Amino acid sequence: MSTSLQIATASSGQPQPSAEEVLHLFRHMQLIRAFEEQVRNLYSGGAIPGLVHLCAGQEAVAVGVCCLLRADDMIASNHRGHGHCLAKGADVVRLMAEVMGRRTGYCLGRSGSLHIFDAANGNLGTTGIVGGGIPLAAGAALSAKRRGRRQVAVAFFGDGALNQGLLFEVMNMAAIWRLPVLFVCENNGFGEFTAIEDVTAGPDPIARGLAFGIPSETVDGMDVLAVRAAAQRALERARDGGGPSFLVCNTYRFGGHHVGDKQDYKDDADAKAWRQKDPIERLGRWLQDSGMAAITIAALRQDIDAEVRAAIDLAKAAPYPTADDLGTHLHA
Ligand SMILES: Cc1ncc(C[n+]2csc(CCOP(=O)(O)OP(=O)(O)O)c2C)c(N)n1
Repeated sequence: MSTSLQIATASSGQPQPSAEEVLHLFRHMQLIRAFEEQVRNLYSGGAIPGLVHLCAGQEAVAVGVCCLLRADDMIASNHRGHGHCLAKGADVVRLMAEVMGRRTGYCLGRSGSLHIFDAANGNLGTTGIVGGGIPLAAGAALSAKRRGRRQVAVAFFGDGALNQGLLFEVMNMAAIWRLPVLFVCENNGFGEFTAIEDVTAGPDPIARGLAFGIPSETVDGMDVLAVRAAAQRALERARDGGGPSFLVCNTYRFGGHHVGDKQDYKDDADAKAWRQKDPIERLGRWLQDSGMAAITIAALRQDIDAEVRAAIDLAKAAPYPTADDLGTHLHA
């Protein structure tokens, strides 16, 4: 299996991430994976209500983009948003508490994973509405542009949103007004249980951005360094007043649409081939080839697992919201 991630071959002229930054990328992807593995266990054991949508396999997109964002930059996420939240700096303890419906969570435990809002970290929220975060990011980009502090906003969405009229309206406005917004499509090949080719017309998803004159790129979404490099180009352009960009990151969700989905619509050979591209294993091999001892990587993983388990213990000890909390954060 090749470990030739883009850092080894990049010739873009952009500064390459330092060893410390690469380790940061690995740590964050591993944190997302560990967090969601525990969420899967908790859900299967009945400790989490509703549906949960995991992003295992897609971590490189969230981390490759968010590692370049400032605290005051903004993101808008979707229903598969734990990774976006953690990559943008969410506190593991508060995020786990929210997913487990506890009062110590980001939204007092009233939202679960579908409507997490984390203003302090510039996270405008996860949402159950397909494409719903796209106009929020553009609005944030408009306000950022007016403030003139070189802030940017990022909209993360799945390939299902490629066919939402909302995307085209927002892309048009963002291009006309040269808004500092980055549209990031996590193309995992499926919308719920339907393959992208059965519902999505056109030769290539990036054509949707190109139609509006928006610089658009297709990226290997299983290669965190490739995502980072493409995001860097786009974010620098946005901060310099060059307007929006569109990245289509080709990736794969290792699990189902939600936990419990039987996934009988997936092709086994295809799923296996994507597993071979696991972004975390790939970067782990790259780190080892670069001289990091396997034992150091294993220790890092253990520390992360312990951090997530501690967050679960704290959430379990925390109270559920009460009826008195119903009006909190409601404004009329
Ligand atoms: C506006 C809207 N239409 C339909 C749905 C039902 N729905 C929920 S998730 C989903 C598929 C989304 O697929 P995609 O955007 O590719 O994201 P992925 O789940 O693959 O990450 C659909 C159709 C919805 N929640 N909102």
